[in-house]
This record gives sequence, structure tokens and C-alpha cells, in this order.
Amino acid sequence: MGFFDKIKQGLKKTSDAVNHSLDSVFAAFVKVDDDLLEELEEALILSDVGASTAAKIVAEVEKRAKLRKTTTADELRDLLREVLTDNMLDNQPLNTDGKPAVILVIGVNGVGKTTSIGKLAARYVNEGKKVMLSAADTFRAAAADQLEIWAKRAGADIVRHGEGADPAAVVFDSISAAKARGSDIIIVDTAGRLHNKANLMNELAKIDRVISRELPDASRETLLVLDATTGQNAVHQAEEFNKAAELTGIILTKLDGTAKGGIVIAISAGLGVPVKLVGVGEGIDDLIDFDRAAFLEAILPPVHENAENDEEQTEEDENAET
Ligand SMILES: Nc1nc2c(ncn2[C@@H]2O[C@H](COP(=O)(O)OP(=O)(O)O)[C@@H](O)[C@H]2O)c(=O)[nH]1
Ligand SMILES: [Mg+2]
Repeated sequence: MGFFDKIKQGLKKTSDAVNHSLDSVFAAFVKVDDDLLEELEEALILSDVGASTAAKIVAEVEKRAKLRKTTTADELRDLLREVLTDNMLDNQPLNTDGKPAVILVIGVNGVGKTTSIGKLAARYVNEGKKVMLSAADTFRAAAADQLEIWAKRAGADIVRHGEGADPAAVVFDSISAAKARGSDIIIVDTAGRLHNKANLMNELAKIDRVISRELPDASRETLLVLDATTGQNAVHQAEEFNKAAELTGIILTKLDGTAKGGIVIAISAGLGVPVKLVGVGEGIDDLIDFDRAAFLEAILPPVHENAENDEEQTEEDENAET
């Protein structure tokens, strides 16, 4: 399956839902007035864009619509896409320059950290890179077992300690092993505990100190994994983790299983942390780079595309008649 088909398929539930609610707003279009703007805001909130972000987007749409004297639904649709584009962060690929680069993966239990790490490892190995996985989720032995299975599948190395070991010590050993073996990338899996913020901050700070001391010049990524199916709860987690760690990006998982993909906008426009990767399934190649334009095209198809489809449709109908 091609890259764009994969994004499209992964976003299908979201784009169906968002298209449906926005289409009814545009279908009822007479002019840009308070009623219409209110409906638009409701449709955005229904799509899990979040109340404050939806209000901000609609205020900007109103401003630009007035300036440009927008008179048609098609113009308004383009304008909305433009405002969303301007408010969302641009695509930012992971920075893995230098050797070894370090990717720290954090987030609460069950969001898809270990799975995403496995997929990411497989991707880098396929690119010819040497990958070291660091099993710093020492909370349960099963966590390291799961990461080890992914390491084998992906063709990556792994460093693990016993259950209850100090996560920072695992990271230290992973860095030593990566140096010895000439690894290009170290990906660190962590335990998902948010209930105690002080604990979390201490643990992350300790891991951070080890990495900074052992690899002062390394490229670093701190990626928060969020489960898209949890909607606004994921936004809340993003806010909390953003206070506890210097996030460089988000991995948004399980987009394939939800219509709540509007949280991409809530995060990117509201929180200002870029969504860098999206999970669209449980398979090894189901983690793809986030693409803002492709995302917006899926949830707000450009009007000319619809028109082309209509034309094709009419031609086909005509052919069928003759
Ligand atoms: N459908 C779907 N399932 C996913 C995706 N990412 C992870 N999962 C599933 O989510 C569950 C929890 O994943 P896991 O990596 O163990 O989460 P962790 O506790 O954060 O490490 C597993 O059953 C995964 O297969 C995704 O993008 N799509
Ligand atoms: Mg895990």
C-alpha cells in the first residue's frame, strides 16, 4: 500500500466523521453570520478539536472572512483549511543526526509506547541503521520481554535489566553498549506512570542527566505517546507531560481505531507540540510520519477535488446512458 493510501486509510474514521459534520455546516451556508460561525465551532468541538482551540480557529475564520468578503461555502471551506494550516505546526521529522542519537519515549500505560518503539526500530534498521533498544520500563518484567520480542522482529539490539532495576542504570548501560557496538540510534522505553508527577519528573530528570553526561552532543528527541482513541483525555495527558518534560514531539497512536483524530489539531494548534508520527495499526509498518497537508486534505477535501469527482461521475453516467 502506498504512503498516502496508508494515511488516508488510517484517518478514514476521523475524516468520515469530520467531513460529515462540516459538510452539513457548509450545506446550510447562506452567508458568514453568527449562526454559521456557531455551527462551525460546534462541528469542530464535536470532532475533538477542543473548545478553546475551536474558538480560536473560528475567531480567525471570522476575521479573514470579513476582510475577504467571503460569500460562498467553497470559499469558506478553503479559508477554514488555510486557518487550520496556519495554526498547526508544520511537519517536523525526527532528528537522528549524529551518532548515537537518543529517542526517549514516554507516556502512560497502554498508549502504545513499546509497540511504536518496535515499529520505529524496524524502520531505522530497514534504512540500514544500527538500533539499540533500552528497556528502561523496569516496572514489570513483561515490559522488557515485550520489547525484546520487538527487538528480535526488528533486528535491533537490546539492553535490559531485571524487574525493579533503576531505569537510569539501564539507560547508562544502553549508552555504553551502543558506544561499544557503534549503534546509530538508541530508543529508550519507559514505564507509564503519571499518577505521581513528582516521581515521574524525578525519574525523567535522572535519565536526562545520564544521557547529557554520557552523550553531551547527541541529537535528542523526547516523544510523548498518546492514544488517539482517548480524545480529550489525551490532550490532558499532553498538557501534564509537557510540564514535566521538554517534549520535542508527539506520537499519536491508534488513529485507525477512532473518529477522534481531531485531537491532532487540539495538540498541534493548542499545545504547540508537533505531532511527528502517527500509528495506524498494529503491524510493524503501521507507524508513519505525520503530514499536515495530507491530514487536512483528508478531513477537508479541497472543493475542486469534489468537482472533479462529480464530473467523472456525470461522464460515467452519460457513458452508461449511451
Ligand atoms: N490499532 C492500533 N493498535 C495499536 C497501535 N499502537 C499500539 N497499539 C496497541 O495498543 C496496545 C498497547 O500497546 P503497548 O505498546 O504495549 O503500550 P505501552 O504500555 O504504552 O507500551 C497493544 O495491544 C498494541 O498492539 C496503533 O497504532 N493502532
Ligand atoms: Mg510498554
